[in-house]
Amino acid sequence: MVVLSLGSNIGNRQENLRKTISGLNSVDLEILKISSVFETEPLGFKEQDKFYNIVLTAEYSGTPLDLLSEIHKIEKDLGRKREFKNSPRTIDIDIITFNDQKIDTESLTIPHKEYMNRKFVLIPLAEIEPNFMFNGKSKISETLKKCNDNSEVTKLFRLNNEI
Ligand code: PH2
Ligand code: MG
Ligand code: MG
Repeated sequence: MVVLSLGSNIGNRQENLRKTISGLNSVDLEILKISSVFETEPLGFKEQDKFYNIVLTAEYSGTPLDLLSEIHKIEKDLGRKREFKNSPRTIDIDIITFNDQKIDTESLTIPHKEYMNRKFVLIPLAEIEPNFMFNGKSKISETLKKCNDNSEVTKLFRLNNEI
């Protein structure tokens, strides 16, 4: 199982999430579950608009680098520009975990380095996979308890008919 985190804070955030899901559906990725949409305060670079964040789970038969290149295409199609680290974005798609694989290269680190410090990832993931274990040992509820992120994460609504 693959866990992806999606975030948007430019333009029509709901529409950006919807278009991204449809882009992911059209590559060789079988989406299993999609969380509610959460509105979240920006972490890192603070002087930017709030995000809409979701987490989804999927099965993927290719390699992590195959998936990364599909993700970059979808981000580009949605008009993503990389201006500076943590700059506002129409869509950011991050691979959080990939079948318990561990990868540490310049272009890709799995599991994602920051997931344990980000409530905008942990809360939506706990909603759809309450029994999720990181690396087969660390339960999502425990990871959430230990998380120092105090930013606001507000559940808004579910996207309909996306899978
Ligand atoms: N993504 C970041 C940095 N900060 N903050 C929120 N709330 N949501 C994000 O998706 C996000 C962020 C880097 O990718
Ligand atoms: Mg990111
Ligand atoms: Mg990213």
